[in-house]
Amino acid sequence: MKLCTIGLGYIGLPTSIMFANYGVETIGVDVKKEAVDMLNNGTIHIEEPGLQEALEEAMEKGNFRASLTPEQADVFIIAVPTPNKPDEHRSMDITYVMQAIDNMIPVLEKGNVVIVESTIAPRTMDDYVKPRLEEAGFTIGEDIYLVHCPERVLPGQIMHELIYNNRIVGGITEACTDKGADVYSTFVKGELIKTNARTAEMSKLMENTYRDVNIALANELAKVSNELGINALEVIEMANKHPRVNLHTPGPGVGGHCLAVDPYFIISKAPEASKIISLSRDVNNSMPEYVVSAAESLVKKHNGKKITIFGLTYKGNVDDIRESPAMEIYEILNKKSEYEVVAYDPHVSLSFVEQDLDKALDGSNLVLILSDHNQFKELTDEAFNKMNNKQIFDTKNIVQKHSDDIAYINYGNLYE
Ligand code: SAJ
Repeated sequence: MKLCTIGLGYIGLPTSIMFANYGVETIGVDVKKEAVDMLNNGTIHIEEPGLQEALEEAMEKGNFRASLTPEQADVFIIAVPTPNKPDEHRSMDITYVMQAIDNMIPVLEKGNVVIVESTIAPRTMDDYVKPRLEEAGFTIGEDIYLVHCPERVLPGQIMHELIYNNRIVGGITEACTDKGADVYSTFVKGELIKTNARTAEMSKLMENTYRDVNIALANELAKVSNELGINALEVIEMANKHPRVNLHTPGPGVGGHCLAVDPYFIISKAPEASKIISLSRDVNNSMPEYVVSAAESLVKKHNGKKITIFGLTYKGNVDDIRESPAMEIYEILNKKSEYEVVAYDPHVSLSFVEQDLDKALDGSNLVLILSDHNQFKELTDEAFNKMNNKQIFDTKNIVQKHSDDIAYINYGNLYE
């Protein structure tokens, strides 16, 4: 089997290398020349545990090479970005997917399998990808086999999850589904769940939407409890003792390139029917402003000025700041001239980020925890000695114990 992957990002690259290490001759295609050159020289251009070693193994076996242009293969996997458009409902931008299809068509041959892994809006395969391939003269399910197989891996654990997660394989016809499942059986040890393309599209989107809606519920609970003088975190703990309840955790908002993006693909296709999904997005998007106003009250209580932000990434122990609510909070506070805002994040090396913890805390009136990095969980009370007012507002509820001279605020006692 020969594979050509189009898109060498967080999904395309690990997937390509995985196939290569399972004996498949693999060509990885990307438009970024710098990335292609780096990979051909044996160095990965993204961060992911275990990926560098896996690339070296694939190169040694002579099974992987990167290129700027697609070439003839038995299987094509498309793993390109699908961002939101700046329109009213933030619909899916299909441009990169269609460009990948158009670049592939000249080298496509009868018998080939074409797989789209990118997260796509419902009906994209039926309404856009299939017609484009038919226009090029192919009969789907006879000449070529067209499949949507959404990626479901968690950044930081991609190399493990690629093998052990269950995969949804959604073909345009049954023959397409069967061919797609054969491809992944090369290395997938999880279940290969066969369905049609539309169901696969919607299932992937609903996985992330389910999480987004539940987090919105938790964030709403935090706001309501704060208004009524109730400890929201204790409520969650109590309610979750019920065997059929699983309340999620409130935070500073929802970020990353999945939960903050995917629900809009559903909303924009059926805006009247997706009220809960839409409202949940609004609730989660309102959290940065909510955190800012709570932080301002805490600083003003002491006529303070300096706010130290702990964490800019969208979640803990990653370096990804895409759609990060922490970045939004930093930007809102930083624009206000009455505060001196310092960001501290051991995972982010942007120029404005303070790398020295003592400097970040020196004279500070408030520590605002926005990402749950392990480093923050391990801090002892002494670390905060240089602060002017020892106050911590922990939106991620990760600092467990502190002595009485540190005011510790989270969603459980914000109202006090
Ligand atoms: N968050 C909360 N409260 C919670 C849980 C999460 O505020 O109770 C926030 C996080 O801080 C973060 C955001 O939600 O800002 C998203 O984080 P996450 O860990 O839930 O998910 P992602 O975006 O890193 O990865 C998700 C995963 N999907 C699911 O778990 C259903 C992953 O499996 C998908 O492959 C990935 O999206 C994707 O690419 O779609």
